[in-house]
Amino acid sequence: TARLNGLIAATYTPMNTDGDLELAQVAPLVERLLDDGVQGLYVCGSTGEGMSLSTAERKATTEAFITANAGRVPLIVQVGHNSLADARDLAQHAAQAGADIVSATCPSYFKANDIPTLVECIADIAAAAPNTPFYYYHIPGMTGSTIDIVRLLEAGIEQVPNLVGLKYTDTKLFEFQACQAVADGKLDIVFGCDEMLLGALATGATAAIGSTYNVIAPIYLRIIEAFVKNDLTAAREEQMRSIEFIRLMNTYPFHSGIKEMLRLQGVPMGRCRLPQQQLTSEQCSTLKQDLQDLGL
Ligand code: NAY
Repeated sequence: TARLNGLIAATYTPMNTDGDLELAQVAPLVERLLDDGVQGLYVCGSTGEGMSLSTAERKATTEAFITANAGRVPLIVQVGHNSLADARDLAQHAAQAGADIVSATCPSYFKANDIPTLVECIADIAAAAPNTPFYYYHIPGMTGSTIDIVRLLEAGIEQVPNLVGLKYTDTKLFEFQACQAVADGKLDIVFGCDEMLLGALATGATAAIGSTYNVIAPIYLRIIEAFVKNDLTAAREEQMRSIEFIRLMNTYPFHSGIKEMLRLQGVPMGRCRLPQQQLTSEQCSTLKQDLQDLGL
């Protein structure tokens, strides 16, 4: 089974000022992330605006990241779609293009309201790339799914042969821990809430996927390092820096703000697509100042 380790960046998808793909910027982003100590790439997830891209754009983005990464770190492609036919097409494409792992959300417009139906959806997507490890992407805040994730895992382990992991993007640490217990080493359970990484480490997390690992990975590496040395005071201090940063970014259109921060750091990512708002020029200048005030 696949096992992810350390920080996995949920990558931004570079666009120009019109919101069209600017895939030449993928390589510099990947270099920057690997230099920062990121140990994996999660492509076309929430952060990468996967749901705001066409299927053709998702394939092109996937190929650009696979080429830029050139096999250096595990690369996961998120293929969730309201059309399961498109999800299957994307899964098959990702596997053929050389992705290490396929991952998908559930369909979220019409909901899978019971566990057997959701398992059927997951099995359908995972079977499109039967030899590629599959991680289910649990992000109830976005999908609106109310299915009990712990019970879903129990059923999924039985019924989906290539289900080997879960991306747990919620804030319930007790539930995250219960997922690990149910997985019992058979599934890799990865945490997705950056501002709670320290708590997740305490429950046994060994990998985390998130948006802010694109810009402040060194802070999180220090959290992990301090945790391993049992220096919880230092670990808490570093986590608090991440919390302050995320609280600040939440006063802006969040992902557009991080794209602007990447631009300030020399890796321009352009704008986000609607319905995510772009920053006004006024917001661009206050963000620059706010980041300086945080020492970033
Ligand atoms: C993805 O697919 O882009 C992710 O991994 C998203 C993870 C993010 N969670 C949500 C709800 O979007 O990184 C987190 C999040 O942006 C961070 O914790 C700040 O709140």
